[in-house]
Amino acid sequence: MSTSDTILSALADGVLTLTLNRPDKLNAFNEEMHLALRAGFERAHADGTVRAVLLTGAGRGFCAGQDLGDRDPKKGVPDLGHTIETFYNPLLRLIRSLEKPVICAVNGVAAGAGANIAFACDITLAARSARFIQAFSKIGLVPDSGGTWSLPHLIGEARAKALTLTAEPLGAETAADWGLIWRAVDDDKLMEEATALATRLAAGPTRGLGMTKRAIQAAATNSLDQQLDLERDLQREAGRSADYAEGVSAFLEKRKPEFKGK
Ligand code: LHQ
Repeated sequence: MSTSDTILSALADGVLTLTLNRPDKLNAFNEEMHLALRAGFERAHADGTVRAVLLTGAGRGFCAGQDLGDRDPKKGVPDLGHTIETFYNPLLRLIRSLEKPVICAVNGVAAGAGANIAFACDITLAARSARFIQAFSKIGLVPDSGGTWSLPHLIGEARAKALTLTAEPLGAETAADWGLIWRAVDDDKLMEEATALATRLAAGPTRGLGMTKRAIQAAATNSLDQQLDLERDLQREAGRSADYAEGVSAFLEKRKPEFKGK
């Protein structure tokens, strides 16, 4: 586990809150923050007491993507493919493969990789004043962090192309109307709402929630027949879980279920 202060990490009520913490740089990624965030998600994979993750940013921004201060072109021609393979792709894979809910609270501007990481999370809320910018085209790059996959899937090719080619900022309410994120909320209510949601999910049948996440994601590439087979297999597994037995017992006994994520 990393001890870097570029990521603040706190576990409460089964929710691991990971806060991007380079506010002077609008939480742009340097290597240290990448490794610390990765360590946070690796912990979420390995630690059974973590039943949901809440990702947010410190200060007035969520994340301004890659720290461009580390990228002075005078230092030579870079291999950005190496950067993507070493840092961004492992992070995206950790978020998507985590069989626990990942909630994202976008507290301010989300640019470049910062926007696409927010779109990769399972449920993304944003402060009404937040904006999303596909900043890549402003500096001659292509979208990364899964943006060329998530944007057309979530909002269709026409909007995905316009956002990425123009780099025009998109407000949180429009992002919610378009289905890019779950909900825009008042700025001063963002953390309250996001924490309440994460806490509620963490107290839920998180094995079943994790399998639900897997099934929804698989639909992007599966045929209906493959998806029906997957639902059968996952339902078989869910039906054997302690949480299913508890959920049905609680229903029959007219009491609140106590799920353990098992
Ligand atoms: C920053 C940054 C930043 C450093 C704000 N870096 N300092 C992958 C592989 C490898 C290489 C390249 O990239 C990638 C993936 C990517 O993410 S590419 C996209 C990189 N990000 C951007 O191009 C966004 C750059 N930032 C901006 O356009 C603006 O800062 C936004 C629109 C995000 C916010 O604008 P403002 O609200 O007006 O804030 P600001 O520009 O005044 O920024 C505040 C401070 O944060 C400022 O520092 P200063 O010392 O002057 O107060 C900025 O220099 C710093 N900052 N983004 N990415």
